[in-house]
Formats: sequence, C-alpha cells, structure tokens
Amino acid sequence: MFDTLGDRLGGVFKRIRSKGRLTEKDVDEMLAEIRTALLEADVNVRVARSFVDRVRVRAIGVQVSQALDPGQQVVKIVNEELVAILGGESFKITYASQPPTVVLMAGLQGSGKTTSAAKLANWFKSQGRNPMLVGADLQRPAAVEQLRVLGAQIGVPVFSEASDPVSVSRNGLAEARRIGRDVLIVDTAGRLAIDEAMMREVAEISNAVSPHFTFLVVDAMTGQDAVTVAKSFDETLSISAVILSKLDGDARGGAALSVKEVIGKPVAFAATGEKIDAFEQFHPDRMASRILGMGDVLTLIEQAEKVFEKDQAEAAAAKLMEGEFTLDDFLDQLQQLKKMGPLSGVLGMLPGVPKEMKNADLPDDMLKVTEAIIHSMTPEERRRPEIINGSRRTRIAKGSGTQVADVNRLVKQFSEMQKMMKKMGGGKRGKGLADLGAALGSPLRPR
Ligand SMILES: Nc1nc2c(ncn2[C@@H]2O[C@H](COP(=O)(O)OP(=O)(O)OP(=O)(O)O)[C@@H](O)[C@H]2O)c(=O)[nH]1
Ligand SMILES: [Mg+2]
Repeated sequence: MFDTLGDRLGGVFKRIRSKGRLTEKDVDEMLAEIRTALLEADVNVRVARSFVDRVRVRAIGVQVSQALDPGQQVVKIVNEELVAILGGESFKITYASQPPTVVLMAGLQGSGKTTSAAKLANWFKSQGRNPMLVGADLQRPAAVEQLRVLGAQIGVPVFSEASDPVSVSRNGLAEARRIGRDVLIVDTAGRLAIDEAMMREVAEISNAVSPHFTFLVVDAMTGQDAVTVAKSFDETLSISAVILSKLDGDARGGAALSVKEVIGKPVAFAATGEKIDAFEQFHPDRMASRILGMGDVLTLIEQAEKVFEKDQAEAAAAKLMEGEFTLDDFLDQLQQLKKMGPLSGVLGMLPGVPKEMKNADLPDDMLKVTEAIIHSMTPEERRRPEIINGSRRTRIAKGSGTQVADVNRLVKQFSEMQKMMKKMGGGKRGKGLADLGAALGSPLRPR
C-alpha cells in the first residue's frame, strides 16, 4: 500500500534536498507536487488542501532556521503532518471494569466484518484476553457458519442461535458473563448500501448490548467511498473507530489518509490480507514512516518480541541495523528463526533488503551443521570470523565433525551477510532526521 505516494514524495524530497535554501517558488512547486501526489493517492480533496496549507505555513519558517538545512526540515514537517492526518496517536483499547468488554462490528456487505471479528478476537487473545464471538448476522444462512469456522481456527467460542439478531446478541452477552469470557465481539449483518432497515437493526443490537467499542469495518479499496460510508454510519450509530480492511489491495491509501480528517474518528486496526494474522493495530507514526519509505523498524521489533525477550529483541534489531552482528548472534537467531515465522515477512519490513535475502530459506540439517561449526569456534573467532585462517579451519572442521569446505562456506556466507547488513544499517542509526535523510538516499546531516 501507499507505493505510489511514497515514490512521489520521495521524488519531491530528492529534488529539494540539494538546495541550500528554499525560495518561495521552491516551496510552492514542492507543495503543488505534494498536493497532486495526495490526490492521485485518492486522498479527499479537502484533506489534501488542508495538509498542504499546514505544510506551507510551517515551511515558510524553514528559511530562517539555522539548525537544519531546508530539505531536512521539510521532510520532518511532512512526516509530522502525515502522522497528524493519519490520526496522531494510536487508538487505545481499555477494558471494562465489569467484564465483558463489548465490541460491536458494523459495516456494509462484504466489507470484512466477519473476517475482522475473528482477527480481532485473535488479537485480544494475543493480549491475554478470553474473547467470545457472537454471530448476530442472521440475514445470510452461511454467515454464522463462516464465523464458527473462523472461531474454531483460532480456538474462540462462537455463540449463536436461531432467533433474531437482538435476542442473539443479548443472550450472547449473558452467555459470556456466565462462562466468564472477558471480551465479547458481536458480528452483524451488512447490506449492499446504507439503508434504514440495516441501520435500525444495528442500532437495536447496540441498545441491547451497550457496546464499549463500536468498530466500523470499511473496505480500503473503495477509497473515497469508504469515507462517505463511514460518515453516514457515524451519523446513525456513534462509532468509536474504523477498522480498515483489505489494505493489501489498496496501493493508494486514500481512505487511510482521509478517514480521521473527514469523520473525526481514528483508524484503530488495519487488515492486510485474508489470513487471520494479517491484522494489526494502526499506528499513525509507523504508517507515516512506511509512506516515506523508511521501513518499519518498530513493527519488526514488535514481531521479534513475540519470540524473544524484549531486551534481546531490541538488542538484536539494533545490532542488525548497526551491522555489529556476530556469529553468536547469528546462532541465536537461527535457533529462534523457525519460531519467528517466515523470514521474508521480517526482512520485508527493513528498508532496502535485496530480494534474494527476503526469500532466504534455512532447512533443518543446515541449521544443525551451522550450529556445530559455530560451537567449535572460540569466542574471538565468533566475533571476528575474518581471523579464521587455514589451521583454524581444519581445527573447527574436526571439532564439529564437518568438512573444511563446510566451514569455508559458512564463514563466507556470514561475512557477506555482515557486509550486506552494514550496508543496510549504515546511516540508519540514531533517530530523526539523519534517518529520514538516509532512508531517502540523501546525505542530509545537521549543519
Ligand atoms: N485481501 C483481503 N481480503 C479480505 C480482507 N478482509 C476480508 N477479506 C475478504 O473479503 C471477503 C468478505 O469478508 P467478510 O468478512 O465475509 O465480510 P462481511 O462484511 O462479513 O460480509 P457480509 O457478512 O456479507 O456483510 C472475504 O472473502 C474475505 O476473505 C483483507 O484484509 N484482505
Ligand atoms: Mg459477515
């Protein structure tokens, strides 16, 4: 997602970064380009205009600041304003003091309510909660069955019965209390377009269960229409936040960039695929860095955290970025790797990783051989594999029960990997502007 917008903005920054001083004409030209880029990304016209206006006001001050060069400042301003239109802060989930915390799902037909309800239940599970799903879509005969299949997949109970949507929801709530589930997610029926009957039904369900959160699921691929839909839902049914589904199919990102400004409601979660785990909390700051092409180091750390201890994860990510990665770290990572899920997913979030590396695959026996070889090395050799000469190689091969050729291959592969990581990580250290500049391929430095 946001591919084109990121490219366009990257192009704009590239052009201005060489300028020592921005004239009013430079600023105007740049803003016109940014505006076009936003409109091409299907961002709401009003939103694009106010975005550009805010950048303009701040960009004018740029010419008098001494601390940073104009290019750096503009990138910083655009980043901050992107974070702001994406909603600023991440949406916070709080839990009811009297469980269960009730969540109501609403949205048009096919927007992704049922799938998102299950994904959300799975997310609550990952937060240590015990969710329950309620199938209150009795419009479509297969709807409850679809929810049951998803529920079984994630090990979350699904409540439904052949009555009416309001009774099902009310009885579902009673059942959750009875069996001690602390989060209740109610899936409702959608219609092809906004209509009164649908609104009445959802409103009645809402009255019956008094939800703590009402999430409107909108299909990101519908672009600006998604925003219009959100607006009319919010008028009838006060919504807490939006769940943007199908962001994977939306290369432009207009809906994500417009929702908050147009309806004043944040995006709480984003769904990025049909699979259950293709679902994440929406973090405006991280999304802005993705748009600006900085990769998403924070998300990487979070994913690694699922497997590693927190400190270890931060240390590993930092080492990875700084290129100070030893064979000991490599061994640690190899052992955790299988648990971390596909390596391609992890590497995909780092900026500038070559395709070959994203497709890396590490079979079991290779892992064993590698492990044995590294174990036969001295600590010094693990830290600085370049000292491993002929006699050391023979010793290591003998100690690990492998061939000298195996040792050679590992040392060679590792030093290539180290080089590549140094290249990737170089200039990405530290925080803020140096990051932005480096990510954009510019040698920007504070003056
Ligand atoms: N690619 C992609 N497909 C999705 C995503 N979320 C949902 N889908 C697909 O979209 C289709 C509709 O999803 P549902 O969850 O059934 O939508 P719904 O809003 O419950 O639909 P109704 O109950 O008919 O109103 C299904 O085929 C889903 O697999 C997503 O994030 N990415
Ligand atoms: Mg459904």
